[in-house]
Amino acid sequence: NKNFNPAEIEPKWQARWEEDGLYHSDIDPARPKYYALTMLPYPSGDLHIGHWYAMTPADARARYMRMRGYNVLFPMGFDSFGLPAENAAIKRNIHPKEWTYRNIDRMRAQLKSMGSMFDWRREAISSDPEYYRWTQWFFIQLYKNGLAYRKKSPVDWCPNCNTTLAREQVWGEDRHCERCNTPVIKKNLEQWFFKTTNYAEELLKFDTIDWPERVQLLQTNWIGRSEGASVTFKTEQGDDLVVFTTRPDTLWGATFMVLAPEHPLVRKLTTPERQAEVEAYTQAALRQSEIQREAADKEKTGVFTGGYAINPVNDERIPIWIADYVLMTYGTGAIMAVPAHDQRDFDFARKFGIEIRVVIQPEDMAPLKSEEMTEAVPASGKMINSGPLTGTPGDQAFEQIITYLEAKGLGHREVNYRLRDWLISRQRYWGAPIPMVYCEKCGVVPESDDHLPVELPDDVEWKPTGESPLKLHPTWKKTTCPVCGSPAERETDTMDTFMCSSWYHLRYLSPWYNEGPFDPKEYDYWMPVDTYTGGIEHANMHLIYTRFFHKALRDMGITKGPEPMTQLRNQGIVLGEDSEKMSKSRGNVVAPDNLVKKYGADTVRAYLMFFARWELGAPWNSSGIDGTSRWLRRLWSTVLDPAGNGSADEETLRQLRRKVHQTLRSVTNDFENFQFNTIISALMELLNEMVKARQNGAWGTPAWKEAVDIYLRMLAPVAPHTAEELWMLIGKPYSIHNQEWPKVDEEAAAEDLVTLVVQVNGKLRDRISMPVGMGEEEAKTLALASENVQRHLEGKTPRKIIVVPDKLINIVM
Ligand code: ANZ
Ligand code: ZN
Repeated sequence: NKNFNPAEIEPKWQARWEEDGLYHSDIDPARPKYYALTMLPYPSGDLHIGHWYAMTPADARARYMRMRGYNVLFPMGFDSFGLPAENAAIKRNIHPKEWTYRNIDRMRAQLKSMGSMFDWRREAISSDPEYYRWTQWFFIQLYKNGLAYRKKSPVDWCPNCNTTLAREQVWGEDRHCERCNTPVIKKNLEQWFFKTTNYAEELLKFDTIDWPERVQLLQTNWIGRSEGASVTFKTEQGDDLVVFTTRPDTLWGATFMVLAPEHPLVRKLTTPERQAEVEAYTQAALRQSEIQREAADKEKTGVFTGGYAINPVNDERIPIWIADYVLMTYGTGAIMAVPAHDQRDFDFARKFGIEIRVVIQPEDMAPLKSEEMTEAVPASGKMINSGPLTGTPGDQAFEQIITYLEAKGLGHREVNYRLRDWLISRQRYWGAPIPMVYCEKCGVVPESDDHLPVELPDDVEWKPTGESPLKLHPTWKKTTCPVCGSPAERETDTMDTFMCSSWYHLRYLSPWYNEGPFDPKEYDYWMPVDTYTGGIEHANMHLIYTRFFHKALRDMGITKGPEPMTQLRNQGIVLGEDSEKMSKSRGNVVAPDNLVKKYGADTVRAYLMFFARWELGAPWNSSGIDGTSRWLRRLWSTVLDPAGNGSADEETLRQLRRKVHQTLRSVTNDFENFQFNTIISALMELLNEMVKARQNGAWGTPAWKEAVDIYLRMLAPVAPHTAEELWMLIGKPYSIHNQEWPKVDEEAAAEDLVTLVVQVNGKLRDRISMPVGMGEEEAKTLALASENVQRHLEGKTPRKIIVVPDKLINIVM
């Protein structure tokens, strides 16, 4: 027989499958659909082992679903706008477009070498004008529906990348840029935002989707819902000073107020003699990060403005301070400070000698005395020193004070979210231009649909100036107003690339379609995505944005249903062999291309499924892959090399069938549950049994043929080329990938049962039936669980348990 030669068979089958359009997925109302989506790569250069680790098990599962009779859509594309292309342009003097599309060609070829079932007719590339035409169209829909707005706001700015960054692109204590590690600074710019906050409440609901608990928790915390009240204080100058508080029940204990240094009322409130100090403090605060400012253990600092406010519930005059621990970006940027019951306020009051007044007495604590307190008491409790509400018990305080405030017109119930609106603007070239036009007469107007896409010019200059290259282009921004036709200017910012990836799953449905972002017929058949797989690092970014996007479009009648992706599963990370993150600088990068060359794609696929629990990931272990390679070679010869004369006895064949169907049961189960590593180990184990059966003369018998048939079908999703080749070589019709997933023969899979005698101190106490060959420990457990045995044990621990396998268990007291 011929040798197992992946280098020969893999390209051969890939070409054949492509030629035959084997994996084309088309609408077929007769079959149930299954949309399997895996996160699309950024075309950074080479496909790395992490891509393979994410994608090949996803591919195997999509193939499995296909064999289960589903019409499976498994598309692929490229998230191809973004910073690295532009940085390459500056560094290497190559146009971002050229760099990007060169990488795409390279990575597409690498993706094809996986032997995955991607339907390449449905490829979508977000930097194609036919794609970003619709990204722009979506922007305009959001704008027309009041979900896109422009606002001058301080933004995080990376002085090295020369661009604004979203909150989630800023990392660490020192607040560095996600991409280049440079500490970010603040800059005030006119920016476009999407009102993600409109959907905060709905985004907290996960009841219609099967997403990992961890992702739900991350998103819930990110959205950060707080229930409380908004209360309006008045400054002595007569301005409203609104605060958000989660503890309106402590209102009588407010002994000062604190504004964020950036708060708009600070200037007006500050008395002339305090001005210099306030100004200096504000400047210092602006240089700090929110994380630094929020740190609980930080020494409290602040400055008195000289101004006062009136507490609306008791008309008390209280001083107004500024302090960096109050953030302008949360609530209203102003707080009522209640030192007795809030630790930060307590620290602040102690440091600056401000009164601490107890207004809550927790029911289970000795009466609180402010002079003796060493820390704030945040627990809820009976309201005291609280005017008409004094005496209100803790469990009613919150509701009662809100009723009181609302009745008096002093405040109302309010829910606050940590979630911010989505900052869309990027001062960069390589992105979808924001399709808005500034007209002197008409103001800000969207470009008309028939002028989309607003295309990027090719001739731009690369100057790292901090301005968008589009702004510096001599003619590009000059246009005419789509409303009145007078000369006008284009917006020169481009969109955050998360905008492109918020809807790529829709473009896959019909990338050829040009009457809309997607063909509604395709949408109605394929959506929602049934299984989405990808990294958990996207939990607070992409995975929130795409849900927001879907919901916003749903409310415009463009999409349907509550959620875009029904099921989500996250893979872990492949670390370097040294357990460190793989990176070029550490020199620990594993290159899949080399592995494919050495072992073949099927071995790499199988090994990646085998070497770690998929959702956990693990450090790469290069010694293990040889074992996987040996397994496939052994399978090859076991299937193909004739042996014996079919003289196996009945018991051998029965055991073979049992093992085959038991394996099928567990492999089926594991595919359902994304447990890829045990699929491979079960297949390895079954092969061992087959080798034994073959030695005992099973080769060529009907049971043997069945074993091979089922084995190859189970192998097909994992090692598609090897399975296809063997399938052909044993004379079966092309293609194995059009075969059905086999069904478990429960009778064949069932274990033989034996009846075991159970004795206590040598006396028969029970008979229990259990599978032949059951392990000693399991047998003991079953015996001890017997009611009659328990009765005779009288609650005592046995001294010894003697097991005669498949016959008898004697429990000695
Ligand atoms: C008075 C009070 C008394 C408060 C008390 C707490 C305990 P979460 O749970 O995060 O929503 N706060 C409000 N806006 C703030 C801002 N911009 N910067 C810093 N702190 C701010 O926290 C809400 C609480 O954090 C609010 O309730 C407010 O302090 C403070 F015994 O008001 B509280
Ligand atoms: Zn106009």
